[in-house]
Parts: sequence; structure tokens; C-alpha cells
Amino acid sequence: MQTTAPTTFRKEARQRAEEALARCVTLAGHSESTTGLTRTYLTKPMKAVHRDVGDWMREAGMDVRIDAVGNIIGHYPAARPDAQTVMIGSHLDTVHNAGMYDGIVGVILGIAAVKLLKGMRLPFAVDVVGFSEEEGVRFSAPFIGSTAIAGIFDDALLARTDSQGRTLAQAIEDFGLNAKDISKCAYAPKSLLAYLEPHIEQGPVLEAANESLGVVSAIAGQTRMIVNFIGEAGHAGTVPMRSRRDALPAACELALYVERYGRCGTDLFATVGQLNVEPNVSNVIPNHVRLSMDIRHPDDETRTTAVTQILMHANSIAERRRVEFRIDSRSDRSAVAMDDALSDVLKAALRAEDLPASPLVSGAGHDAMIMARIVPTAMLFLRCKGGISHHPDESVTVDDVADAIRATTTFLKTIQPPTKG
Ligand code: HGY
Ligand code: MN
Ligand code: MN
Repeated sequence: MQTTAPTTFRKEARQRAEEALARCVTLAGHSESTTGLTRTYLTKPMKAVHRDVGDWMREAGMDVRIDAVGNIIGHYPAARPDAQTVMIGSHLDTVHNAGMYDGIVGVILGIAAVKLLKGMRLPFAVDVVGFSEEEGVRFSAPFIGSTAIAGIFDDALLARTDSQGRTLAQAIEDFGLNAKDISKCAYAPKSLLAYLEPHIEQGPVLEAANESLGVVSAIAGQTRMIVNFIGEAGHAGTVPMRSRRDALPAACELALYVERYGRCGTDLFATVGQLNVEPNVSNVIPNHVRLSMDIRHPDDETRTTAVTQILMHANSIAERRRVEFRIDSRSDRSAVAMDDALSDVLKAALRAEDLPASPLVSGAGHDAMIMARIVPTAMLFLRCKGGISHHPDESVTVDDVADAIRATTTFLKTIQPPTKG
């Protein structure tokens, strides 16, 4: 399967892994915050990321472009001009105070695998994509990058505002892009042969199994929403306790219920991660609290039942406390199975490299959930230390990254376009 001798291939993969880790460190320097890594959608540091990632893509033999929602795309031509495309991608945005590998390492691995091809032409093009937005931090809307590429971007989001009051449409313009061109981001499904997303596991399974890599069988579904309790502001020293319509205790009650509910169910994850209190002043009764809810389960019915019951409880809290309850920006993503045939190709590539290929379920969401709608999709998971993610302590080893690079390169060399009948 390899055209170079196995030991040379391993040595080169190791060199590419060292380079890949150094590149992740470089990108972690492009942050909105002076301490730690925070890089949300279409902010200034993303320009610097595009400069570096674009340079690395060109060095690996790719043409580079940035589409209308800020995805960066490196194109490695096929042996024939009319061939389909295999896409390798992940995201370049981060959560607040993030680790340096979530998303980023998948893009860097894609570039490393193309570089390891050393100009060898394949019966398909390879597009390495750095999705501009996956985490949903800036506009409370995840997957902006991949929904544009999949041709299912929701235009209504263009009016959505960030915490500074900038709309998504304005943010796109501020970045030097044109929102009118968003429909041009879409790939024709027929032009795509496969999508592979390499990603850190963000959980403890591979480490417990002492395996560097795994193949994702399915991604759990998720519901995210912002909910609001609206009461009445007043003087903390004069409004009698019994007559208050305080929004904060209502929100706290709900947060505790969400945690209790999550603990009761197997494989259920229920999180309140964000709480905004208004006016957020120590001697004023809070009149408005917004809180985020994130509910996940591999089984869609279990998840939707959980969401319904939690919302019923929220309404009953609001009634009892005489505050208003309102839901904003709800997004529901069903659980997504990976493509069996493509996952088998990935597993075969792993076995050919003497690498582990056990299946595992992803609790985290990924651009692969979106891409699976238009193209056969597979995910390669890479062990991360302690399963820690969305945290500055995210960590991977050079050996594991070298394994992932061998796996991705061999996958590219193995995959075959269907023969025309
Ligand atoms: O939140 C998630 O599941 C992912 O890390 N974006
Ligand atoms: Mn993430
Ligand atoms: Mn991610």
C-alpha cells in the first residue's frame, strides 16, 4: 500500500507529527485574550490563523482560498481534472479559554497527510478545510462553516447579534467577506467522494483502552438553547422578600434541576454553561437572567423527552415565582451515524498500519454531523490526555499524532472512487 518503505514512512510521519504539534502551538498564539486561548468566529486572530494555515497549505502543494463565511480551503489537485474530491477538515475556532487541539489538530493533520503524499497524484482531489466556526460561541449558533459548505446555511442567522451588538452579516463584512456569496460556499454533493474528520476524542475511552486511535461509529444528538427568566428589578434593601419577582433564583432552580435530570439518565449529558444576570448589580434585584442549556444523548427520543420535561419544569418554576419564561435560539441536531463503508476503509487503513481501530461513540458535536448530510463521512479519533478538552490542559502526544498522520495518509492512498459503469 505504501510506495515508500515502511520505516521511511514511519520516520517521515514522525517528522510531520513534530511539525504538526509545533504548528498547533503557533496557532494557539493567535488569541483574543492576552492569557489563554480564545478565538471565536471572524475575529482578528482568525486572520493570523488564515495567514499561517494558508502558508502551510501552499507549502504542502495546495491552492488556497477563503470562502464567504471564512472557511479556509486548501485544494490539492487530482490526477484528472474532472475527478471527485475527498475532504479532510475540522474547525479553527475555539471556546473561551480553550485547549490548542480541539478542531485545530484535525486541520493540521490534513495538511500533514497531504504533505506526506509528496506530490503523488490520486484519483481524486483532496480539499483540506479549516471550518471557520463550529463551537457556536460568538453568535450562539454552531456549525456556521460546515452548514455553508453543505449548502444548508440558515440565512435567518445573518441578523443574529453577538455580545457587542454586531450582526453576523456585519461580522462577515468586517472580515472583508461578502455575505451575498454564501450560497457559493456550497459543494455539489456529487463532487464529493468522502469527508474525513480527524479530531481529539475529548473523552476518556481511548486512554482507558490504551489505544492511540479509534473510529467513530456515531455522534450523539444535541439540543442547545438560550432560555430567559424575566422578573422585575427593585431595591435590594426595600422590596419585601415575599413580593419579589427575582429572575435569578428561578434560573438557579432550573440549573439545579438540569443537573439532577442529567444525573438520572444513562448516557445523558445536561449542562447549563452560561448565565447572564441583569442588571448584575449587588444591590438590585435581578430582573432578567439568560441561561444556556446543552442536552445530549445518542438516542434522539431520549434527548427530546429530556428537553420536553426540563422545559415543563422551567415553566412551572416561572409560574410559581411569577416571572416570565421565554426560549431563544433553540437548535436541535439529531444523532448522526458515520458511513459504514467509509469507516471500513478507514479501519482497513488503520489495520494496514498496525494501528488500533476500535469503534466509539462521540459525545461531542463535530462538523462531521453536518457533512454527513451530503457526503459519506468518517471520523478518526485521537487519544487526548485524561480525556480533557475545552480546557487549557488539552494534550496529545507526538507518537499519537504520528499514528494519526500515518492513518490519514494511508486512508487517502487506499480510498477508491467508484468505477463508472
Ligand atoms: O460542543 C461540542 O460538542 C463541540 O466541542 N463543538
Ligand atoms: Mn469543541
Ligand atoms: Mn471540536
